[in-house]
Amino acid sequence: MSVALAVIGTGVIGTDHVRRLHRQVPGADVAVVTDIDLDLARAVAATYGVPEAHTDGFAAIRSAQVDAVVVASSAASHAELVLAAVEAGKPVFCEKPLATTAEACLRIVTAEAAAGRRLVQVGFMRRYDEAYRGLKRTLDSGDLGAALLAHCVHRNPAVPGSFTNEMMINEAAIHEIDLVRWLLGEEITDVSVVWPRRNGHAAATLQDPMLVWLRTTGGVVVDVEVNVNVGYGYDIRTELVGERGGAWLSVGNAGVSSVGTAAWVPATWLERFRAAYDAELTEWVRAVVTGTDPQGPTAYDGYAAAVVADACVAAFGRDGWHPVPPLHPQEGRSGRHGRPSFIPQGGVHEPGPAPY
Ligand code: ISE
Repeated sequence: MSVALAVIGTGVIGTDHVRRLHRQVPGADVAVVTDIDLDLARAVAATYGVPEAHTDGFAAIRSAQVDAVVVASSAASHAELVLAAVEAGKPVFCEKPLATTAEACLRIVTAEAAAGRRLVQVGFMRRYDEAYRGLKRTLDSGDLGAALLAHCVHRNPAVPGSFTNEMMINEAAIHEIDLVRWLLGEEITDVSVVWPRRNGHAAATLQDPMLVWLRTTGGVVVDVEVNVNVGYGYDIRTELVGERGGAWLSVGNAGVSSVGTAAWVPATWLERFRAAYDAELTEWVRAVVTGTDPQGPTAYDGYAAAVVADACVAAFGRDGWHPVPPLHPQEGRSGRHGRPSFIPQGGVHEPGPAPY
């Protein structure tokens, strides 16, 4: 059995997804690709034998020929496209971020709840990465004791001139924000954003690098270096520090190691996370084909990450810790503090001292 897919957006990740869906994901049949750049959509369609290419993502979502949707267009366009898919009752895989604001993510969560079944999966592909899974297994085994803190590095070789300060959070640090929730099983309660000396190679309007600090319900503190014009490669690191030792991804991220070895750094994120992207889309297509719920990151995960991201953006230029507004409770679950109902912003966290 196979499923007819629309892929919306044929930029770097959209094209890569069309390639993997076409070449290696069992049951995937890309029926249509769309992009605001028609020539690009046509070129991708010609390369991968996709019968249709056009510019209207919404028409593709509504098409009777399409069973499910992959949204890989610009982040600003995600919310309306995902909502259209949910309204059409079609499963939708959306690249991160789910939307660029928590408010838009919550609209998606609400629409999915009204539809009465899981329709949305968010492309937080690090959860499918073997090295990160190893890190989680190590923590969950109890060998490290309780997690105390973590150090993360998120370095890109370069970003387009159009990359903004908000994108440093919404499109880069959003991975670590999700990672912290998934790895530790705790919500993030406070954030702090520190702006060091700017990289002279970054666009004049970009504050690059940034240091993002996250503190969780359990008091774990995580620092994230977001640094997107390093030139030498795509360098992703995470070191988790527990009561009895640490575990980290080695440079090049071949696996979890207690001895970091500086051997190899991938050139791009496509290269670094290729196997993770393969695994997440293979699992998602299998769920669509079999009519079962997707098992990957949920709309709620996308929403929870966006609440933290919004708090980081709001913290730009303001020293110290800033509380993250309380999450709207997940359907069927209590809020992150174990409180049963929505807690108004403001009275939940006591801001602690500045982290630097
Ligand atoms: C890119 O869009 C991604 O999705 C990568 O996973 C991320 O690490 C990178 O910083 C982004 O630019």
